[in-house]
Amino acid sequence: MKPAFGPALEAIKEAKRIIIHRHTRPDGDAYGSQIGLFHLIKDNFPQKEVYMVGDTNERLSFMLHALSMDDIPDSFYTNALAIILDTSAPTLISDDRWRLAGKTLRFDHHIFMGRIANIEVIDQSFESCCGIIALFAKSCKLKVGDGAATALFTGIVTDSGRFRYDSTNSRTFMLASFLMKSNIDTASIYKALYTNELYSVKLKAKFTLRIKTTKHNVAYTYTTKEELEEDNLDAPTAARAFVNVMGDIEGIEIWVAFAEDENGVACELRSSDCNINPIAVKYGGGGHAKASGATVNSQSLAMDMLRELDALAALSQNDDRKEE
Ligand SMILES: [Mn+2]
Repeated sequence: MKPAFGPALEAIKEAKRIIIHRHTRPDGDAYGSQIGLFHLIKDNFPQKEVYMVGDTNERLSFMLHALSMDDIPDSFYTNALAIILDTSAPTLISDDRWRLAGKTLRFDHHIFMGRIANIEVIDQSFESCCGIIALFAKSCKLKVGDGAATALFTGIVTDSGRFRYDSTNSRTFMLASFLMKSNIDTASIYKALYTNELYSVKLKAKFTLRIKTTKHNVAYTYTTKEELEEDNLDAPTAARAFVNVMGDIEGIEIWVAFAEDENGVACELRSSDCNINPIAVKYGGGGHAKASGATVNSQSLAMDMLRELDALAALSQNDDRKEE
């Protein structure tokens, strides 16, 4: 099933000025869809004014190549089209001024949490928002230049866990193949994404030694404010960077990284099988069925969440037993 791209293309064609937003703390898919769509619009509608706004991510700055986030005045939003990418909730959109725009359009692949934009293209069956943008380009027969292809391919790679997560399907490869008709330097993308600095390898090792398990085999780590300060990390970065260390452990089907700083406790929840999203939503977060995040105010709330995850693990183990 194809999402309805017609109204989205119409809105882009109608707009003179377009401002592209995505979620805060951009990951590869947020940056990739933003940069990819920027190039797509520029390459196909060169007369349009297009801007990208939002916070930056040093680790992924290679994705920007010669581009940067734009510093624009509020007045630019009058009669402009604001496009919101890869974001499920208004509070997560980087740069709140999208609200000032004359018209809004959103492309997203997260679990739907409520309407945000005038025109919504939402399909949670996609591994990435970049995949939706790639299909948008293909379906609308837009010209895809090397810049757009490279950015969109990078986002598909990062949000699919290098084509490994089970959201990866034949459409994912079809779109990757479509993008690869352009000139994409995959070796340099993979090098930029997966080369680690020695200090971060050592940091991961330190973190790995802190892994604990609950009664029903939920793996977790709780990194305190003091421990983070020692390593000069903020909580969301640490939780996101380290949660994957607990994937691929035999017998562990749910894992969660907690990291605490002055803004609260960042929680990154993952699962190989059951849906952990409702627990993340209950604690004010969101995301996907098997990968979600939230920030809670205290360690005791984080431990409440851990108990709920443990209960979920117990339930799923019972279900497995019944099936056997
Ligand atoms: Mn995404």
